[in-house]
Amino acid sequence: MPPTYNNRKDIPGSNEGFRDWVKSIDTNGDGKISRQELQEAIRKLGLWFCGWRARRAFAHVDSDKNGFITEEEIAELEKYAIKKRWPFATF
Ligand SMILES: [Ca+2]
Repeated sequence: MPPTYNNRKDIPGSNEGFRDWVKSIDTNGDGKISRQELQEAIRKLGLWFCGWRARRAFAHVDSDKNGFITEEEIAELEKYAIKKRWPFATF
């Protein structure tokens, strides 16, 4: 059986929990997310292997390979995070 998302919306752009989480990730407030910021955020979610997860996420989401997740890439991060079932909705 595929995973279901009973407790959260899995439509990109509509998840308030995710948007708040993204805002809390961007610790220096420059509107983009560095790998360091993502790694730290994943660690705070209580997930293991945060360095590895951050690397995987960046390989997936940072399509222009500039080392940051920018505004246009955040929707991709959201889809990725939902697919990987990161518990961001609890924030
Ligand atoms: Ca980028």
